[in-house]
Amino acid sequence: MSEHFVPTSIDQIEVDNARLYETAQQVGIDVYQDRVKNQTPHCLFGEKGVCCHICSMGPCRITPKAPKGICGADAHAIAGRNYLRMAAGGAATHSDHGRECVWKLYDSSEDGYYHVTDSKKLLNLAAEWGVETEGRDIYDVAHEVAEIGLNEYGKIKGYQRWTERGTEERIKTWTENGVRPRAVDREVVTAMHMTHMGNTADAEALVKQALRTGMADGWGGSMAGTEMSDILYGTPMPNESESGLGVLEKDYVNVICHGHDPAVSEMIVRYSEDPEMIKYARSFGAKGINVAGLCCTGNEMIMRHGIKVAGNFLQQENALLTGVVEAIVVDVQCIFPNIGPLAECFHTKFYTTSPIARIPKSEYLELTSENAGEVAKKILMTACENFPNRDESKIFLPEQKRKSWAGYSCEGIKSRLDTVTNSHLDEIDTYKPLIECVRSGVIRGAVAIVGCNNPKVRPEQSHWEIIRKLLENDIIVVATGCAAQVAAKAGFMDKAAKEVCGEGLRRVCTLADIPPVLHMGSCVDISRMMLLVTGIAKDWGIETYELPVVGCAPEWMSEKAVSIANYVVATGIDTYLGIEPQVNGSDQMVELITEGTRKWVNAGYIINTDPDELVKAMIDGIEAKRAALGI
Ligand code: MSK
Repeated sequence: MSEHFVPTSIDQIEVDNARLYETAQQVGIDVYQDRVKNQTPHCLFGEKGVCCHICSMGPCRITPKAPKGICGADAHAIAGRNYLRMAAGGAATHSDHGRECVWKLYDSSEDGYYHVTDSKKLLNLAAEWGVETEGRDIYDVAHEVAEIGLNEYGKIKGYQRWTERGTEERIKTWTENGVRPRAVDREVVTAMHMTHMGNTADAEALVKQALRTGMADGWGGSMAGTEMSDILYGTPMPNESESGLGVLEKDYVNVICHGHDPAVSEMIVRYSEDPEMIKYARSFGAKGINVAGLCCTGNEMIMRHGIKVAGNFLQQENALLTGVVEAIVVDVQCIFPNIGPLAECFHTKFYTTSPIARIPKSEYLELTSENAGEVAKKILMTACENFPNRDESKIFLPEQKRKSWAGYSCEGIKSRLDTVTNSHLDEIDTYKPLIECVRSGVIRGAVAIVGCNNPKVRPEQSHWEIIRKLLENDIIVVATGCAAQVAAKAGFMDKAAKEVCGEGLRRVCTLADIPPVLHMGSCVDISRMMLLVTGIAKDWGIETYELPVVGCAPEWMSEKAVSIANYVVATGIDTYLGIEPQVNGSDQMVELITEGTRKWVNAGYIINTDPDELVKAMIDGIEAKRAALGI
């Protein structure tokens, strides 16, 4: 490894975490590390997926002595139903976030709080959907596009129109095998109906519906979320920022935005830059306002505005334990309810803004299209007024932060290819230069690292080890979600990180002026990755399942991750999991999710809890795809 670039190790990050844990003990609050101890060992029936609590005759738990529940459901039916319900929970969550984004476009106006920022993207989508644009006001177009987008959630018949973006082969595969999604809401309802007591007990049918429900997310609700957010707030392009708890600033009013839906954070960012608001912060002795992100809201902000990221899912309590956060404002998803009592141990104000995430010990300020700016201003002003209330004895601010580049949307990636390597092809807006690198072997392939961090394992270590190994083996990484933030705070999103790469990838990073791990955004932005592989397959002239590309979720934990894994697999991409899905109590289910799906969609899961073995399997998988292509 080069002496110039040294990634921040998990050991180094844990030193700060341990110091912050001392603060938690000092102020008398539990944090996730304590709760993990209290909850361990976990219930084995739950872990294996063979506890059924779908009706009130039970709960029924499957053992060798009791192989069936009271209704007669066996381990396969129970594990299959639980698995499908997880996928449905995830699809509902992502898709409802997406729906809120479409509503914001529907509510957008010249003089309102939400505007059309990327009109080119809107006009492209309008053309794709056959919406007349000639001579029309941009907001009339926006409202018609939004109405069509909203109808996709409950359309009476037909398939998700977003799936029309797939390759010809995928559309045929999805349609013929019954995994092409209809209305988003219908797939979630179908999943809930199928898994009700007395319905589907056939594991194969449950797994197939999990694929279709996931598809309604990735090629439906999530894609809507990404697309509408780009239209409203701008399509991300490469920009430089910083990541790690060290981005919090001692002399500034620190406001943290946490959650997923950028509708809230966009307003906070906008008004935090208002000179009057900065003046207001200064009147309380601060140098200014420092907005930082957590989890996927953090990803949305760094992608579009270069706003610094304080941390990911398991850093949310640590961020408050620094004692320098004047306000934390949350929207939806992945928010620990413990933020309420924890904030009370400090001067920190805790604001909830969505009826979807009502949390005790927070102040609830519901944000709507009509009041968004006022809510943001109120939160920022209260945060400024709160600055003098810090308790110096509780402050510990870690210094660790790393330079991180973000903003690699599909358009952002193409912009790099266009300016640097596309010129000799005399072609722009194509992935062909990247394809050339892969075909020639300069880059062996790509891995999409996604998902959460999970205290079931040593948090973040497997991400770190896997990413480093892939880079050393000339495999480029694209990342989203909390996984992206592991890479960012380790320094792998710094362009200097090319020094840890193999010779080929290092050369590509130099030529294209990119870091070796490309930040593609938040969890819903995995839809960008689906469009990326689709675009590459089309430009290459091969199928998605033939590409030397795999997905990996080393430490996934949420239902959303189950939904994601299903649509990534349905797109033809093998998906490597470092945490076991809770189906091990059924050999049929294990076989179905690892092998059984291949007959429908040409891909499946590879599960291994050992990061070394997992990354080796990924590299072998990529090399096998290359061999099959004869490259
Ligand atoms: S925030 S779903 S912990 S990636 Fe999207 Fe992170 Fe997982 Fe939440």
